[in-house]
Amino acid sequence: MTPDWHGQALVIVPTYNEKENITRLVEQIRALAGDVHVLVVDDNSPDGTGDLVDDLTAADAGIHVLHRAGKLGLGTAYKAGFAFGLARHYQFLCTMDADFSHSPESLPALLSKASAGYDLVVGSRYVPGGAVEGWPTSRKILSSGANLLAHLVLGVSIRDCTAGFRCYQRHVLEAIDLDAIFSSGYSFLMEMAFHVQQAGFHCGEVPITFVNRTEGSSKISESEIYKAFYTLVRLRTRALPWDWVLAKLRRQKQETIG
Ligand SMILES: Nc1nc2c(ncn2[C@@H]2O[C@H](COP(=O)(O)OP(=O)(O)OP(=O)(O)O)[C@@H](O)[C@H]2O)c(=O)[nH]1
Ligand SMILES: [Mg+2]
Repeated sequence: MTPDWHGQALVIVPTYNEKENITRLVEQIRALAGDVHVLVVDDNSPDGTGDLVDDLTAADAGIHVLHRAGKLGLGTAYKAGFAFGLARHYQFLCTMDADFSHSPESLPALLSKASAGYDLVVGSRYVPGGAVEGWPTSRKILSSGANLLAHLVLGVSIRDCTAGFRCYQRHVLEAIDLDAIFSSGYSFLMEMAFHVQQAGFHCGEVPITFVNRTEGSSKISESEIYKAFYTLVRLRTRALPWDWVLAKLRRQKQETIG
C-alpha cells in the first residue's frame, strides 16, 4: 500500500563530522517506502562528510545537500533545512540525527501519526515504550532534568522536548516565526517545542529506542547546558501568563472538537 506521505516527506539531517554514519543512514532512509527525500545540512565537516553526500546526490534526485561555510550550530542548521523544504513541495518536514541514535525504521511511525492529523510528532524516549540504550547515568539525569524543567518552568507537555527526532507538518513551520527563535544550538529544540505548543498546535509522541552513537564523536559541549538554562529563563520571563492560559484554552478546545 502506498503511504499517505508518498513523495511529500523530507528528512533534514544536520551533520558535522559524520563520515562513518552518513552514507548508510541516507541509504536506509531512501530504502523506506514512500519515496522519502533527504536533505543533509553539512557545516563544512573537516572529515569530508559533505563530499560523501555530494557523491550520493549525483546518483539520486531524492537526496539533497546544503553546504554551509562552517560550524554554525544545530539550530541554524534546522532553520536552513526548513527554509529549503518550505521553498519546495514537501508537506512533512522531519529532522533526525546522523549518528543512528534515531533509527530510520521509526520514521514511518512518526510520518503515520503526522498524516493522521498531528501537527508535530516527536520520536520520544519518555513515553511508555520508549527507551535509552547505552547512555551513562549522568547523561540520563541531564536529559530527564532538562525535560522536567521545561515542563515545570515552561509548561511544555511534550515529554521529550529535547529530542531532535521530529516530524512537523508544513503549516506549523509556516506559522511559527523561525527568525524569532533565539537559540542557535541544541536549545533550539526546546524553544521550538515551546513555541509550537504556545501556538496551540496538536503535538504527539511515538515511542522510540534511542541508541547511543557507536560511530563518530559527540558534538554537544558543556556550554549547551548553560545555554539551556538561559533559554528556560528567557522564555519564561518573556512569555506573558495570559498568553500561556490562552494557548492552553485553545489546546483544550481543539481536543474537545477533534
Ligand atoms: N550542521 C550541523 N550539524 C551539527 C552541529 N552540531 C551537531 N550537529 C549534528 O547534529 C546531530 C546531533 O549531534 P550529536 O553530537 O549526535 O549530539 P547528541 O546526539 O546530543 O550527542 P551524542 O549522541 O552524545 O553525540 C548530529 O547529526 C551532528 O552531526 C552543527 O553545528 N552543525
Ligand atoms: Mg547523537
